[in-house]
Amino acid sequence: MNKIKLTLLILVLGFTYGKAQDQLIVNTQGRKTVSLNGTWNYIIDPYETGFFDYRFKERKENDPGAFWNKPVITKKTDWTEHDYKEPYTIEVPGDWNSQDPIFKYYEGTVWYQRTFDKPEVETNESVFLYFGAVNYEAHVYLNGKKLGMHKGGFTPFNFKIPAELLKDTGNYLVVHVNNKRYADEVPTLNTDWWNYGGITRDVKLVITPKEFIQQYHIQLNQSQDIAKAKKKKKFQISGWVKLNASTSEEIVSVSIPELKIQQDFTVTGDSVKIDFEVKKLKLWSTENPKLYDVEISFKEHSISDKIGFRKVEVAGTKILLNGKQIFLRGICTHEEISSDQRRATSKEDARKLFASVKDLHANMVRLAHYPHNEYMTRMADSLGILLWTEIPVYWTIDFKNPAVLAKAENQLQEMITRDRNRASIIIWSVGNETPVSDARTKFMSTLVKDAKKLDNTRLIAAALEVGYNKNVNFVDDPLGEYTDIIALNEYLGWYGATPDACETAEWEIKYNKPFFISETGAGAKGGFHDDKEMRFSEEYQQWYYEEQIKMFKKQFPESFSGVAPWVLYDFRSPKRNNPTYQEGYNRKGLIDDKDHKKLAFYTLMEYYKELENEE
Ligand code: GCB
Repeated sequence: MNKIKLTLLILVLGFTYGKAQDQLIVNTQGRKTVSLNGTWNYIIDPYETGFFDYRFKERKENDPGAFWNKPVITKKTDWTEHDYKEPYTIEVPGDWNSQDPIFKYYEGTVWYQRTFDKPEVETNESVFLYFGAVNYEAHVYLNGKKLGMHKGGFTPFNFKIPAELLKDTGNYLVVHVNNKRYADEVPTLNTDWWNYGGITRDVKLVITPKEFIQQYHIQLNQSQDIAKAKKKKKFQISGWVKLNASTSEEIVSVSIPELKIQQDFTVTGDSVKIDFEVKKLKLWSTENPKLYDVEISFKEHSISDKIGFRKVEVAGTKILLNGKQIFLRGICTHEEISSDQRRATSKEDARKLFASVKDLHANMVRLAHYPHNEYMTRMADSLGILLWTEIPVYWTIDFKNPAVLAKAENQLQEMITRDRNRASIIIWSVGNETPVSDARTKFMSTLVKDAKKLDNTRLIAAALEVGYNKNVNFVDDPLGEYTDIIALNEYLGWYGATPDACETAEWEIKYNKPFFISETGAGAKGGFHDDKEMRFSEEYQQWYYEEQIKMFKKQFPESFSGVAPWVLYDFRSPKRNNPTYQEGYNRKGLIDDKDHKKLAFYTLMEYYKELENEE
C-alpha cells in the first residue's frame, strides 16, 4: 500500500471510530446525572441469533426477532423466541463471569436490558447515555433504535439520546455486549489476565444544557521553573476549555474560590485557552495531596472539579516532582478483587486496593495493563499516590495493521481525555513488552507522539524489551529513543534462573534517561512454606525479593528511579494451570486471594520504609 492510500485509510478509520460515539463528556461526577446501575436482565447469545438472521445478515431495525426489540404478544397465536425476565438478571456494573457459574469461562455475546423513566429535563437540556466501560464491543439500542457502538473494554463513551426518542416512562434500553478476543483488536488474542466480559463500569444518564462544557485541561504551565515560581510566589496556570458546539464571543469563567481567583476568557469557535497567575499555591505532592475546587462556568452552566497542581519532569537521569527528585516506590495492580474473582468496580474496591498500597509504604502504582476505573484515579489524587496508566497494547499486537493502530490511538485518546485533570497520573504508557521490530517501533512511537500531542504535562513510557547475554542484561530497545524514561520488566530469578543470579548480574542501559523497573516478581502460593529453594513457596518468593533488592542497591546504575514489582494481589489468569499452586491464578501477588499477606510483602515493605526514611 502506498503512503497516500495508507493515510487515507487511517483517516477513514479514525473518522469512523470518532463518529461511533459523541465527543466524550468528562467529569460526569460533577454533572447532573441519573444512575442506571442496578439489576438488569440478560440473554446469553453465543450464536448471535439476536443480531443476525438465519442467513447471517444483520437484522433490520424493526425485525421482531432482533433482541434489541421488545417482543409484542397480543394474542394466543403470537410467538417470540426471546424476552428479558427473571431469573435471568445481572448486576451492573460488574463482569458476568463472577455472577453465575454459567459465565465463568464464557466469551461471546450477552444482551443486557433494562427500562428507565425519563428524568427531569428542562427544555434547554439534552440527555446523554454514558458508559464507564463495556468489555469489549458494545452496540447500544434505545426503544428499538440504535444509538451507536463502541469498541475497547476499558474506556468510557457516550451517545446523545435524540429528544424525540425519549418516552416519559418505560424506555427500553438494550446493550449487545461481546467480549470475544480477536487478532486485530487491542488487546489481542493473548494476554495474561482474565477476559472479564460485561458492562463493567457505571452507566448513567448525563443531563447537560444544550450548550455545555465538554472537556477541559487546567494545570500548572509546564514551561515554568518551579523553584523560581515558589520563590517569587508567582505560578502560571494554563490550559483550555472546550464546549460541545461553536459559539461566538461568549465568556468562559474559571474560578478557584480558595485562592480568590476568578478569570474570564472569550471563546472563539468551540474552545478557549486559559492562562492566569496565582500567588500562594500549595502544590500537590505525595506528602500533601492538596486539591483545589476549580469551577468552570459558561452561560448558566457551571462544573466543578478537584484539581491538584504539580509539575513532573525529567532532568537528565532523574524524575522530578515539583522540582525535587523522587524515587518511585511502586507496585503493579490489576483492576480485580482477587478474593471475589471479579473486576473491581466501585469506590469501596478502590479503597481496598489502595489500603494495601499504603500498607506497603508505596508511593506509586502501575495500573496494569489497561485504563482502570475513575474511582481509582480520583482516589489516587486524594491519597497522594502517583500513577502509571496504560493502554492494552500488550505483547503481540498486529503492528503492521493500520486499523489496529487506529484502535490503539482511539483508546489512548479516551484514556487521556477522561483523566488528564488527575494530578496523580505522572506517566501515560503506550504498551507492555511488545517484541522489537520496525513495524512495532513505528506503531509504538506513533502512540508516544500522539500522547505528547494530547498532553504535555506528563511523562510517556512503555515497558520495553530487555536483552540477555550470559550475565549481562542490556536495554537497547529502539523505542527508548522516544520514551521519557526507560522502563522494563525483569524476572531475573524466576524465569530461567534462580534468585542468586542477581548477585552477579550486570545491567547495560543504552539511554541516559531515568531507569525504572516496571515489573519484577516471583510466584508463591500463600500459606505454602518450605525451604527457599522450593518454587512456589513463600520462602522462594521472599528470597527472590531479597536478592532483587540487593541488586538494586549494588549493581543498578545511578539512573535507577523506581520500581513497581509484579504484583499486589494474586490475579485470575487462564494461562496459569499448575494444579498444585496456581489453579487459574497468577501467583506473583504479594497478597493472595484470601487476603493473606505473603512473606515477600514484608520484605518489600521494609525496603520501602528504608527509602521513605531516607527522603
Ligand atoms: C509480564 C507481563 C505480565 C505478566 C507477568 C508474569 O511480563 O507484563 O502481564 O503477568 O509478566 O507473571 O509473567
